[in-house]
Amino acid sequence: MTRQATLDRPQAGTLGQAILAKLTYAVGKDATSARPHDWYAATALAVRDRMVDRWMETTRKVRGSGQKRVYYLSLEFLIGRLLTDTLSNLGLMKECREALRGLGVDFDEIKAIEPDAALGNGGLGRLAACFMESMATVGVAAHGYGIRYEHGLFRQAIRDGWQIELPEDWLDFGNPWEFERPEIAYDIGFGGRVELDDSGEEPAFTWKPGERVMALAYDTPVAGWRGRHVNTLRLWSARSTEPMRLEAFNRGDHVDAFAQQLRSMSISRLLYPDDSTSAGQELRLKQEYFFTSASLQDLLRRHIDQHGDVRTLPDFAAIQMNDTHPALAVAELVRLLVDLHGVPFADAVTITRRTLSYTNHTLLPEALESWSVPLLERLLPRHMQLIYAVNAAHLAVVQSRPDCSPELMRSTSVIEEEHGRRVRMGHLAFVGSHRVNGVSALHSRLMRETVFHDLDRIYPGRITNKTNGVTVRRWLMQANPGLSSLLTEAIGERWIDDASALSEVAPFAEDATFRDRFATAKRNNKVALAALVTDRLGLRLNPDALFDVQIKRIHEYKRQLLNILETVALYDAIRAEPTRSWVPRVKIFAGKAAASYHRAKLIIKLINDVARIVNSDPATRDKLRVVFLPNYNVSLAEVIIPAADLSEQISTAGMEASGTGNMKFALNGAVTIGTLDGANIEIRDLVGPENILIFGLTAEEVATRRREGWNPGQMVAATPALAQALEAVASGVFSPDDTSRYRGLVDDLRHHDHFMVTADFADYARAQRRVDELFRDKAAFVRTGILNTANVGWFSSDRTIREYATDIWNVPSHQG
Ligand code: 26Q
Repeated sequence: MTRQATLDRPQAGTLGQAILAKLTYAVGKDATSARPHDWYAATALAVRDRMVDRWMETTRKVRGSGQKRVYYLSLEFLIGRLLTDTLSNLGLMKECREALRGLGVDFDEIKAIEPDAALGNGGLGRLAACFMESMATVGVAAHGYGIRYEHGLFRQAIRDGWQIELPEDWLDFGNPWEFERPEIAYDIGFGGRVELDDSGEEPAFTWKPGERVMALAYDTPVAGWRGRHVNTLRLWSARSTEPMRLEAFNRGDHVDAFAQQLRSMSISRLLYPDDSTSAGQELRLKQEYFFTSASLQDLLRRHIDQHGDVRTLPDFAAIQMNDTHPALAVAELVRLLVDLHGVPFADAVTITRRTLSYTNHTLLPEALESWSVPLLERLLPRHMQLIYAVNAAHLAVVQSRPDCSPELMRSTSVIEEEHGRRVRMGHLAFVGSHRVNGVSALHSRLMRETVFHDLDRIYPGRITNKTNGVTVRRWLMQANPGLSSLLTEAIGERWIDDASALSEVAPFAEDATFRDRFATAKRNNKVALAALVTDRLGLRLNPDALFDVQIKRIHEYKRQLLNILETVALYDAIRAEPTRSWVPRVKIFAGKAAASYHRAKLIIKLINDVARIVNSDPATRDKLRVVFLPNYNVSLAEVIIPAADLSEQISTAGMEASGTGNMKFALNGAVTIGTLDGANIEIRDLVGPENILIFGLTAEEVATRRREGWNPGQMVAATPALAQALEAVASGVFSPDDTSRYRGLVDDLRHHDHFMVTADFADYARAQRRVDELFRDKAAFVRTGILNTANVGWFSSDRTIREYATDIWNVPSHQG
């Protein structure tokens, strides 16, 4: 091979040669001085090279065919690590492992060095990451757009049982997966004023922003299964448009000289650590506009380059808004069309609506975004005008209806007039979209019945359901190699890109040999998790105990409290009857609390307080252990989920939009204990009521009680085990150092209990005893696990993406 050919196609040599070349020429080390991180960087760079040709090929193909593209706008992408994901999708896993071994390097050590890309809080951000992988797998021509936060979600440490937040510096050692694109930069304006020029035929408005920030692109290639199709995740970083002020610098005023730089860069500095509360801070609004505007400018430029005419945008672009965080896209797209491209307002609104669609992820009132009109007027004066205009056009539709009433106008208006004037971002996204989707069947129904009830009447058929899914490549194939090879041995490897094929595993539930091997795979995963727990917490676990897991953000509606109170009741029961044959249990918790959410942080402290007392009590030593694993993230989930016997999905019915952890556990053969909430309902429908433990009030029953009033005190009085557990917590049994620590928390449960912990406690405890009985019958428990894996292939995000492609985006997708 000629030297030139080798340079053009670095993958022509072996992966081992490529890694060594990267180590030398990109990292600047030789094999004798390289540290593990250097090897990681060299490996990632060599693997990235293998993606580039296919990436360019995808880009050329998509452009050449002139096909419609999908743009996924999301303020969060919770990606985790990329090395294993990429290697596995490119089919290079084995080769890489062996190449490194040949170089005297242990692959498992190297892969653990990669920091998680934690550019998201939880479910919504992880969904965006699963969707990116699935869009590449099913061949949807897609770009993800988001922000390249310098600091992703904070690192959680536990000191003395309390959560403390530490900064997360995932970029400190560079990011080998991204390509900086200094030539791709857009001006983003803020503030200033709007000028009117009515000298022409039509009045023309010009926005003169008072401040400008530059958005710089960083691209990460995302390969689908078998690497056939490689899409782009484009993340924006904020820079100053102003040069450093030399005269201030020369004066010695160095802070002042760089003040503008610092101010601009702060926009992409950090991810807001709240999920499900909308804090309403100005910098957050700036982030939302910054990435929305940059993304729209970028995709409009691409469209015009390729197709010439902005008016054909809906034929060649589908833009998905991941929640309302990018909902300013409605106003921004209208603005770009009207003010910059001279499209008449009414046409601009039509183009916008045909292009945009919106996914709602929550109905919790405190999470529904709204921005005050004065803030929007100050920061985005032209957008505020256009929001009024869009709203006026929408209200004209309402007014033309025979059933129009002031109440209907009020409830469907984009502007809320009650608590000071505010823009309801959900309403704005709704009126600016041709499709609005919920993320589970129940959630979509509740959208129609509650928050969007009246808008649904005015725009019937706009709301549609798209039940969430997860990528089986990351969450089964990579996270659980033991189970994966067993499945492949049984049914072949078609399930990897056609997860519905997992149903072929169902008959094996009756095969004792298969059951043994399934149980062995699970046990190996439990041994691995136990080792991690010993390593991090110095606690030894019995891998034959039932591993009972609740891992997710800490939130009152997710009801970690219900779980820990039942744990306390179990602890009491074991101590009361120590000689009974108890099913040994390990209660595993993990999750972060928003830094300002005091009640959630107190719940973490309670779990840790209970853990300390329980784990040091010889009376329950081999029967009950309580574990809180710090710093829950994607990588930790990849270890915990395959090791779970029981999956806790116990939110107050009607409050968890979908859940996606629930799907990952079931896929890995865990049994679910859960309420009839979110996608749990669809899991039950698929696995059958005999293979899931459902308990508690339904969403309707919760709503009725809320409406009609109920008495938590009565529930407590009627449930002695609960009364006793509450008394223990309230009196300081678990907090001898501060006996009043949980007084307020318990009082709240006894008197208000908004999340109906006391109402569901008895039924939950009963369901837990049914779990014990099931677990005692080893064959029955394993059979249930197998049937879970076999029946939940439908929750593959490939299926979800195909539904979006057909019903919302109108783009083709292919099988596998
Ligand atoms: C909004 C404004 C200001 C600051 C923060 C926020 C904010 C940020 C994140 C509000 C909400 C979120 C995240 C919501 C979320 O993760 N929702 C989850 O979405 C999953 C995917 O659809 C569902 O499975 C979960 O049920 C839902 O809780």
